[in-house]
Order: sequence, then C-alpha cells, then structure tokens
Amino acid sequence: VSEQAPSTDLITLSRHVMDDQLRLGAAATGDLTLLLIAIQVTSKFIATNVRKARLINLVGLAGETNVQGEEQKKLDVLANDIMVNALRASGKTAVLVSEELDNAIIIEEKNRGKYCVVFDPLDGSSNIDAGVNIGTIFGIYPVRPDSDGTIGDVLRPGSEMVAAGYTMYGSSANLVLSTGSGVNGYTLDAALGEFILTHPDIKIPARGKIYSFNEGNSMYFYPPVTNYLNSIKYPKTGSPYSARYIGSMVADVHRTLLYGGIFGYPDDKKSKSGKLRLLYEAFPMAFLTEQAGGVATTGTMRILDIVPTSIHERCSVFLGSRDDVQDLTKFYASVK
Ligand code: AHM
Ligand code: MG
Repeated sequence: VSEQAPSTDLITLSRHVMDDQLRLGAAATGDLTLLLIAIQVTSKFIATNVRKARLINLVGLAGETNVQGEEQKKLDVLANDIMVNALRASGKTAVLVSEELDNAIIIEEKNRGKYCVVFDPLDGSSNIDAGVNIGTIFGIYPVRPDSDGTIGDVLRPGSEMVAAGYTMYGSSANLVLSTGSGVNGYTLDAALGEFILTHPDIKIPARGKIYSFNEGNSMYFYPPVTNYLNSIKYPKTGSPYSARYIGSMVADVHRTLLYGGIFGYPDDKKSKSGKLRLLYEAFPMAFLTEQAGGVATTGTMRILDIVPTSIHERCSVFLGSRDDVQDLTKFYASVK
C-alpha cells in the first residue's frame, strides 16, 4: 500500500470564497466574502461548544445552574448569542432573523451593512442529549436598493437569496455552502482550525433509493403523500426504497444531497402548514438543493417562489433528487 504524501496546497473556505470574489472582479466589494468568513467563525465556535457540551455541563435547560452554581446556557441559546454577536460585529449585516428570537433584529447604524441573515442557530436540538448530528442553517439576502434594513428585506422569496448554507456538527463539522453557482462542502480540520474544501461541486443524483419522512405522522398525512409513500414501498417493479430518518433536518438533507432520494416534512391534518420554518429552514435547504441539481417543492409549488408574510411561518417541504420529487408532485397533480 503506497502512502500518499499529504497535500501542501489546501483549499480553505476563506481562500475559496475569496477566489470567487476575485472572479467577479470589480462588481464584488468583498462584503459578502467577509460576511461568509464571519459565519464560518461562528460555526467553529458553535462546533467547539457542541463538542464540549457534556463535559462542561452545557446540556440542560437554560436557566439551570452547574455544580459551581453558575448559570448555564442551553446550547441553542448559546449558539444564537454567538451568531448574533458575530454577525452584528461583522459590520456587514442590516437585519437578523433567528429561530430563537421572536422579533427580527434591526442592526443599529454604526454597525450596519447591506446583508440580511436568516438563521436557525442550532437545528435539531431535541437530538443534542443523544449525541445525534445537529446543525446551523443560514440564508443571506442583500438589502433592497435604498433600504436601510427593515423586515421587508427578509419577507422576500428565497430565490432572492444570494447565498445559503448549513454547518452540520457530527463526527466532524461540515459546512455546505452555495453562493448561487453550485454547492461546495468543507470539512473542519480541527488541528488547523480551518474548513477545507472536501466536497467540491456537490450534485444530487437524478434518482435515489432512500426516502426520509417521519412516518409516525402517517395517520395525519393527506392522500398524495400516503399514495406516494406506498408507491415506493410497494413498487410494481424493482425493489422498494430504504427508509432513513434522523430527525435533524441538516443531517437528513446532507445525506440527501450526497446520496440522493427524497426528504419530506409535509403539511398534514394536524400541522396545517407543516413543521419546518420557511425563512431559515426551507429556503436555505431549497436553495442548496436546486444549486445541486435537485428539486424543492411544497408538493404544489416551488419553495423558492413563496413570498413570506411573517418571519417565523412554516411550510410543507419535499426536496431531493429530481426524479423522485417529480414522482411525488405527480400524486399532488392528480388530486383536483
Ligand atoms: P427544531 O427547530 O425545533 O429543532 O425542529 C426542526 C427539526 C428538524 O431538524 C427536523 O427535520 C424536524 O424538526 C424533525 O421533526 P419531527 O421530530 O417531528 O420528526
Ligand atoms: Mg429548527
């Protein structure tokens, strides 16, 4: 077995986004690059805290105290604070929307920049105590021309985002990013403290063989979903699909991007608008899916075309391999 010499020419995330900016020439001011660099730093910071969580007794309810009698923050509250502080300090943001905060943050003039960031600082937090993968999801809008940053700048279709991504905290931290020209994946090299390009130009296979739904909700599902699921579990020809459901959107979408198949969290008789949040869960993941050559739909419309009316609204989500998602939409189209 011949051992390969280690690479001496690593492509770090900072280098990669800066190269991107150079390619755009004078059109790019570098602000988005600096914002993305600020976001990757928050991901490193959150990754360290997720890792340390058990040791330093961060796991537990916000407001609980540790053995020293110090008040401990729940990890999702901590992740939120890390992001808000870093994004404000970057000087590149105007409006922040976080799953953790009821209201949007409008950045004060002295720190104001021209981008809006919508994010879920720590998604899948019900999985933390079991050590299952969790993640941060984010999407970035430019403020509208002539706007100083208002809620109107984020109540816009996801197709107007200029970048979206997530960081998955698992056995390693993986940051997956799109700035609108494909999708790239980076893995945190803990020794270097840098995200290294490990998954260039991710493309979802046109068809997969995995479905990822919380089938515990089956009794509430509407007929198009039930019928679609039956069609892949009891196919007329060939073998049935495999089920994989982690219950952490970042992990389920990450697998879908790499292996293909379909991830779904539909609206149903119980959850009239589904569960997932439009702005900082559905939009960024739909953006990445489309950039990787896949499809993201509510069942009846393209997710990225939805015009939000409030910052925490929910929507039905199906995303993944083009052919699989198209099979599903046929079941919706046949119900009139
Ligand atoms: P959260 O924001 O409260 O963590 O909920 C979002 C998570 C997603 O990561 C995941 O896709 C979904 O909820 C799982 O929901 P369920 O437990 O109903 O299957
Ligand atoms: Mg969430």
